[in-house]
Amino acid sequence: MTTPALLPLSGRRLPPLNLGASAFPHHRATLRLSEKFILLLILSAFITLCFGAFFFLPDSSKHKRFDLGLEDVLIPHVDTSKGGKNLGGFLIHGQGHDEHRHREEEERLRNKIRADHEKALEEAKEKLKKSRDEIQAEIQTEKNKVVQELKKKDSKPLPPVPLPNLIGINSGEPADLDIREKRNKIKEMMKHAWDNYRQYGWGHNELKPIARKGHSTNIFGNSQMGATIVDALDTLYIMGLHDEFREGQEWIDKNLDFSVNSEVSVFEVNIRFIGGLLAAYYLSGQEVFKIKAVQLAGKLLPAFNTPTGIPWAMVNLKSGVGRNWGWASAGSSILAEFGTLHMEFVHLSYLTGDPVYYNKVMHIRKLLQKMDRPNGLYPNYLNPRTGRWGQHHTSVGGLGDSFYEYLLKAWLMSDKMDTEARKMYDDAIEAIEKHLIRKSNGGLTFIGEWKNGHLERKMGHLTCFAGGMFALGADGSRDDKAGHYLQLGAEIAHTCHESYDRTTLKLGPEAFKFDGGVEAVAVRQNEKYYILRPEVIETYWYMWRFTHDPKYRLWGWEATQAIDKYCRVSGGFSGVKDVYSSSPTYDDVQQSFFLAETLKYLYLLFSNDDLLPLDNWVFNTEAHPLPVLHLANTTLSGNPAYR
Ligand code: DMJ
Repeated sequence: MTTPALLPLSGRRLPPLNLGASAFPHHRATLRLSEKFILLLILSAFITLCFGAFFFLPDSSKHKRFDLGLEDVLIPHVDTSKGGKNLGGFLIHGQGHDEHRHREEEERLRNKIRADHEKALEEAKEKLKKSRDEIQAEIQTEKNKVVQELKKKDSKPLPPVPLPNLIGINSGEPADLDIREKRNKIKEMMKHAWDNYRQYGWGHNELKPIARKGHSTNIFGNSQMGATIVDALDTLYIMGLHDEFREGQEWIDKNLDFSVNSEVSVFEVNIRFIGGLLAAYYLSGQEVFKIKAVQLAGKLLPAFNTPTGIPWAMVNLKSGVGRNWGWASAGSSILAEFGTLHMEFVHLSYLTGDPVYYNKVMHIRKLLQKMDRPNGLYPNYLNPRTGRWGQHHTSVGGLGDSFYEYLLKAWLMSDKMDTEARKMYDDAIEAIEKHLIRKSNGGLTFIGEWKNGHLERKMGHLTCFAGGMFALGADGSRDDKAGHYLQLGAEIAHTCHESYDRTTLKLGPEAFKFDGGVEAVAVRQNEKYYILRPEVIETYWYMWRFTHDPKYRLWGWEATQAIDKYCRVSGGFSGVKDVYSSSPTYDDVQQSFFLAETLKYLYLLFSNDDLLPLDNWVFNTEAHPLPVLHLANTTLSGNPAYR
């Protein structure tokens, strides 16, 4: 019979830990190593506890008897010169002989036993502090390790991987002098951001450009993983900043270590680190990036050990214990997080020949396909224990955005073979257009948020990426509506440009409304900030590639100038707290995505199209380019489109 231990990828739950006489009635003979280990640990703690307890008993007559008796029992000894009689390494003592020395020996032994006992108690207490979920996750992680080890032993050499066609890794230098100068200015901004991070934040995740020191947030856990280095690598490479690229490579080679007791966001680590490392590998051919990406991916796998196989939002890289964000509806995982793994995971399977990554993301897809969708919309929250939706909120901005993006990009990345993904994208976009996309009184097309049967007429800066997505998905759309989707992309680009243009700083707010006479303007104070986000510029770039309408370069240049004027400080670039204020205050964070995305999209906007052409490269949601894979002849099982 196949036990759950042999099904680590199925997401099945282990039986609850029960140490009573009737525990595991049919499975005693099939107990796995890790379970035996835990039982043994608890048993030995118990025995040590009983044994050690004697030494903590009050000074009773029983205790005294035992104490006295010790004088005549066997005490380990090797020296026979003092009149004792050696019996196989032990010495029998008569009363009055070397009494002092015996007492010392006895005391030493007793202290040792006490120390061992206390240590065992501490260990047992530590174990007991852990929740059942944590213990189960530890067991599952151990089991996975054993299975992986066994697999390694069994596995035959991997078949050689046909290398993807790496077209368009060139300078993309524009002939036009004015465009070249603008591009050079963007490169100079990248250098300013990098040099300051290099000087003041090196090895930290991000930079505080005003305090001039390292910065981090909980998405990266509590260790210095050099997020900015990994995120910036491919931008450095594309811009021809090769010395800086080599510095980054050296740091990664020597310092980037994933065996740290740190709880990180699975989604963020995937899009920034795995995406960044894979892109750096494909662009430069340096093996170290591939190796690090695969090592890190292995550390994320325990996050999938949930009853449904929908991963936790966070995972501890060392223990493999996962959990969800406290703020998420009813303990749910987030659609945009567990739905934004596909591109990187398919590449990992492709590069390693190990289907484990591919199977994880296909399992998520299959599960989503089976679920009912209210009005055809995907809610943002899904509970990984029950497999049920949380609150019925749908968004093309935060919490939902890149799930839709990755459906489209899964299709593009598969050389348009993954038609299942394309169908899911088309269905989702049709429902979004029907329920979420509206025109304001002033004629601006916007994408609202669906909350429990009600449309909130508010759009986030994050949602602005959708203009580019619609344009990218136009070709190949259902019923040949390419023109319609390109037009929709252009309308979203226009609305998002308006959200910039209606501010004092000409930088876009975090969220803007279309309600009560307000059009594309932030109303609440806590939505007026700009944190160097890329989405609006990302859409300008896609629209430029598909239309070559000069207004997109014009808008991109406006944004470049505004960033340089209002976000640049001597120690790097900072977000600003209020884009409607003429004297803005800084948030003092140089986000890693500023180097990964914002500056890269700007640079590409002023480069020739033959630099990373969109027929051959698909950009992940952190703007890391991954090549299109021609998978028709390879064996990633599970999806008919790949056979
Ligand atoms: C980036 O990390 C990614 O683009 C992600 O998909 C959403 N937002 C940030 C930048 O705004």
